[in-house]
Amino acid sequence: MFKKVLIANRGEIALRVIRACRELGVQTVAIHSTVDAESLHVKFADEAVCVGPPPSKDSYLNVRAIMSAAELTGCDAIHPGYGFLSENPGFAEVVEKLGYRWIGPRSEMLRLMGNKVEARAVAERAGLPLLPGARGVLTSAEEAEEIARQIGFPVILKAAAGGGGRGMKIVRLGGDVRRTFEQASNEALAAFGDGSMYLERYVEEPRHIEMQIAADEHGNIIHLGERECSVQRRHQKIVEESPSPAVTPELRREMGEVAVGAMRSIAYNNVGTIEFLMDEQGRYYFMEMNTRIQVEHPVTEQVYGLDLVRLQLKLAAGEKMPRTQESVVPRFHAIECRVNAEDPVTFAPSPGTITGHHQPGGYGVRVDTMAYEHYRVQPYYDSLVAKLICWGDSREVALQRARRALNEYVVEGIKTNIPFLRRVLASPQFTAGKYDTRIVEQILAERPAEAAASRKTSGL
Ligand code: MV4
Repeated sequence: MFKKVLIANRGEIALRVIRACRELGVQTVAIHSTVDAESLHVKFADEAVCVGPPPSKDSYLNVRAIMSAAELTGCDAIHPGYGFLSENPGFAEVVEKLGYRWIGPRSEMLRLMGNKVEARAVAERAGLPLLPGARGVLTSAEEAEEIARQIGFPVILKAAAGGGGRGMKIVRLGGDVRRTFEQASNEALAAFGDGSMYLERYVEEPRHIEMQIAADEHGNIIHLGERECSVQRRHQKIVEESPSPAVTPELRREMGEVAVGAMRSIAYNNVGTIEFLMDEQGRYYFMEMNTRIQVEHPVTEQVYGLDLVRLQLKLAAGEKMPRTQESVVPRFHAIECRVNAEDPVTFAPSPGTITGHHQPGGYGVRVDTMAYEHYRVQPYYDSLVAKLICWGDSREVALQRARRALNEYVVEGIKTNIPFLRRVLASPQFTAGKYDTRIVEQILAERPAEAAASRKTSGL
């Protein structure tokens, strides 16, 4: 096992990693920007190094400063968390080349999956089901149009350098594929410095379902079932659950086998997530692969009784997979609510000082957060302040518990999306488990006045 790990992140995930390290007897080094000097991740780590001013590009994305901190403190490994540099192949390569262990997949995996055209080709060779579409990068507007005609409308144009919903355009029957291609390609070039595009059939009303994978460096690979992540707004997940109400044990076994087989064929290592789109018929298609620990990993942990960050550390240290596929069985149902510092009606960020704080607790409740009374939510970073994870023997119990826990939550001084989370969990769609990626729009369209009313009564 490692002696000392540098955590190249902040907030709840930095705490999450520090706690896993502490349990393993691993020393920790936090990095922080000037405004994060009083943060819990700084207090909880054995050592802390200030790596720059508040803007991320000068601190949490500052590779030179981070590597200096690692050298200065004598670390032997780096955990990147999620976001920031976690899927940056250049950073992972620097870490590897300078002789540190990267707590995640090899940099070559990050490079492979970071390019969405490359990832699609890899997925196809690895036997993952794909939507009909272009085989590689589109070379012209004419080619885009020809392929669209072949596969039929609607189609979606996606940027090779995009991902997570960035750089996508839908073209419906009668739409102008050529013009949309030119526009999308120019936008991708401006946004990512790479105008490469691909195209595939567009799935209406899909579910977002992702499989959790874990692989050691000795050829052992397991899956930890799926997470249902269809409750999203502008590609930001809001509520996640495991198992998915749309996945039967048989489908889980099949998707799991397909995913594990694919990871074996590319010699994947450490933890990862394969994202699928699922259509109304229950057919599933590869969408993207994430080569990091994810925000929503706790639902999988609570369902399978396995600490994924502890596992990441062990796998990166070269240890053998501690569990067999047969020994990992879904024992519970878990739901995660992301608590964001934002206006529950407009979703505008709401930074500021938390003046009052009470987090829920009790049976079957977990809160992963960096927040406390007097904590100042910074405007420079992501608005996530807490993850509320509730579980139970069944979906019904987990849902009752999540509603109960949300009602216990008090965050004063800033606005949070807690009132909106209550609406999601009270909606007939979520209650029935019958929802897709349109659920947030549907809820916002249904009773827009109620949000304003709840804002008044809650004092927000
Ligand atoms: C799609 C799609 C429909 N058909 N691809 C959005 C995030 C990015 N990973 C890909 N995304 C989508 N790709 C095809 N062929 C619909 C989406 C999509 C979506 C996917 C998952 C969750 C929420 C979404 C919201 C809008 C669009």
